[in-house]
Amino acid sequence: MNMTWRWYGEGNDNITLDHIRQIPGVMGIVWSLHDKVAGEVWEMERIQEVADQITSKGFSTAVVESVNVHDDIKIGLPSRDQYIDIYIDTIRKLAKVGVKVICYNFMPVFDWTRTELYKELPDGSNALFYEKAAITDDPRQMVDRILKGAGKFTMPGWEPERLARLDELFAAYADVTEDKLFDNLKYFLERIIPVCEESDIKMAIHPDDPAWPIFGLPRIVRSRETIRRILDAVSSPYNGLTFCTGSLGSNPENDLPAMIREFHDRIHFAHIRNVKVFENGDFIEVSHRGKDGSVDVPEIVRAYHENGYQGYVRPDHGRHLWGEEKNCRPGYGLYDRALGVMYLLGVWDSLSQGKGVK
Ligand SMILES: [Mn+2]
Repeated sequence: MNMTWRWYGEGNDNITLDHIRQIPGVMGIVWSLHDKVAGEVWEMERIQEVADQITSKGFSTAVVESVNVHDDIKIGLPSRDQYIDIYIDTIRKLAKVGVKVICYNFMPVFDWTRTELYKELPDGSNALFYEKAAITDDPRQMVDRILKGAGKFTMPGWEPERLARLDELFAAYADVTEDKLFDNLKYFLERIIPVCEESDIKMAIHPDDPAWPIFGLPRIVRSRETIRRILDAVSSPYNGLTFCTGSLGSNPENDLPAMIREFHDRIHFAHIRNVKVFENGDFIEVSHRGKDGSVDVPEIVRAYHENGYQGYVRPDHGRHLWGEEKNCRPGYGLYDRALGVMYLLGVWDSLSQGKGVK
C-alpha cells in the first residue's frame, strides 16, 4: 500500500509538510486547490505551485481530493457540457504534474453529513458524530450547526456561499430521482473517462456519507449493488472507486472486507477509518483500532494485502486529541491520523513478514 496524507495547503492547514515528513511511511500528499468552487477553471500556475511545494519535501503528488463536480452536471442541466469541458481541462493539467488519481463525489447538495463536530468520547477526546434523531426535516438547521462548529476553518462541500442558496439548490434537485442522478453520473463518466485513459488518471468516486439518502435527496454510492452498477456503467479501469470504510461502514449491512475482495482492482484510493455504530443507527468516529469500533480494520487491511494492493491509502478522519480541537479542522487533526497511519502500517507489515509484499 502507498500511504498518503490529506493536506489542505500552505496557509490553509496548521499541519505543515515538515510535520507530515516525520510520520513514518507517508509517501504522498493528497491535495487540491481548496479555494476553487465546483466548475471553476484551475490555472496551470496554481497547480504547478502546489505540486512544487509537495515535491520539494520529497512527497508524491499522485492523488487529488477533490475536483468537485458542479451541481449542473449532477442535476443534468444543458449547461453541464460547459462544466464537463472545464473538468476535462483540469484532468489534462493535473496529468502534467504527475497526478494519477482524482477522488470525487456525486452527492447532491451536501458532502458528508454529521450532527456534531466535537462529540466527547469516554476517553475525553472528541470526534464527529451523527445522531439520526437530530436530522430534522429542515436541512438549514444542520447547515447552521456545521458551519458554526467549523468556525474559521473551511470544509470541502460546506462552502457558506453555496449553502446560502440552499432553497434554490433543493428546488433544482426536486426532479432528480436516484435513476436520474445515476444517468447523469453515467453521462459525465462517458465524457471524461476517454480523457482519463489518454492522461493516465484514474477517477475514484467516493461513497456517500452516511450511506443512505438524507433530506429526500438521492444517494447512489452506498452499497455493493449501487457500486457494482456504477463500475459496470463504464467498464474501463479508469472508472474506479475511493473505498471509504467510514462512509460505507455507517451502514452495518455493508460487508466491507467482502466488498474489497470483489472490487479491489477498481479501488484506486482507500480511505481507512473506524466508526462505532450504535443500535439506534447513530454513529461516532473512533480510533483506527478495530476493537474500538464497528469496522474490523485488521480484516480490511488483510483484504487489501491478500490482493497485493499497490494503490493509495490514507487514514481518513481522526478524533481530536490532547486539546487540538481548539485549532484544527474538524476530523483533520494531527495526532489521531498519525496514530492511524502507524496502526495501518503495523497491520500491513505484520501480514508482510517474510512475504516480501511492500
Ligand atoms: Mn472518506
